[in-house]
Amino acid sequence: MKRALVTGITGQDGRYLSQLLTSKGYQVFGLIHGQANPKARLVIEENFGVELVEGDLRDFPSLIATVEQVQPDEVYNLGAISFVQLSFKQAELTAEITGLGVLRMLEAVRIVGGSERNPTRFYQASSSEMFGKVRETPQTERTPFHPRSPYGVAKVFGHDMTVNYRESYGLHASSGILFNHESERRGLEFVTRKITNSLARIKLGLQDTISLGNLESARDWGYAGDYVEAMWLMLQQDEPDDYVIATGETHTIREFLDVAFRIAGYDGWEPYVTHDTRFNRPAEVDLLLGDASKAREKLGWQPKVTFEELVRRMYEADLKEEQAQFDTGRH
Ligand code: F7E
Repeated sequence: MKRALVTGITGQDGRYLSQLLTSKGYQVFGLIHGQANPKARLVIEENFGVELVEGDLRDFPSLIATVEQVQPDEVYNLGAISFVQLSFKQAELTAEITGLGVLRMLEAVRIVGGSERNPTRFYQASSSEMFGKVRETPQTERTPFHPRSPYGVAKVFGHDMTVNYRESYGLHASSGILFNHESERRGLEFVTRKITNSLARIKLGLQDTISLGNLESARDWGYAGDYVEAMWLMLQQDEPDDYVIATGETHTIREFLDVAFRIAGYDGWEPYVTHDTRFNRPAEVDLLLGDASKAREKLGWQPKVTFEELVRRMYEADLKEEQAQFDTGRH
């Protein structure tokens, strides 16, 4: 039985990845930080066969102890402060966890990770936010980075460290440059889920409007369930490498609103959307569009869920959930 250690197990991707790895017969261990972490309960309730291990990406000795205890074949480093807007307010903490956390995890894997014959493989969750003020469109593995937020800067550090550990120590360390990926498990702070959840509440008469920031930015949005497969595929290759994971389609927030409101049976969204400058960012990433040709050719990976299906899926899940809460009288 293969053993996998996943940091960021309570996040959207951690949950999909645990499900995928368990279905493939892995024993999955999830790193959980903090005392009485409320999200830990969620992972246990979902019961993807995950065993929780206490540790923190800020605490190097705990990572050494975790790798020693778990003896993983594969480490998936998904743990991070991942909300770009928050990273502007807590830049140092973001650098600490999203940036330095990668170095600590790499070092723990280098020092105690597996035997010479079976060394631990490492996956780093890199991000399209590293491209930021993009130098070319579409973006590929060769596009230079120009991050626009403390989050993006920290991810560049983690990415470069992963490449450096691969080149310096021969670690089987791969980095997935994942473009935005969403699902019904996405946090409510991200724009897609904020829209589908608010829309469901508007539909049920529980809310009047949605307050949003910049509607002009464009993102290459895929489905998280498809993207975790790419992570796994990267670690099954003989050679470690970096891969862009994207759909090759980009849409503005306006277009997301168009599709979501149409699916919900509205003629237009304008009467329901207000602008709030608090959701604007000090520096914005205007347009992301990924070229995942390398992943398609080398990993045989391609996205399955289309943009329209993604929006529908998220809206319908939110409608069901909000309706169920409404019916049980919690509103
Ligand atoms: O923003 C605009 C906002 O927060 C998308 C993370 O997973 O993907 C994600 O980062 C766009 C931005 O995601 C609101 O200004 C407008 O242009 O959903 P988001 P993100 O910043 O693209 C990358 C790949 C990651 O790696 C990150 O971890 O939407 N926007 N109005 C808004 N965004 C939010 N959150 N809320 C608004 O009200």
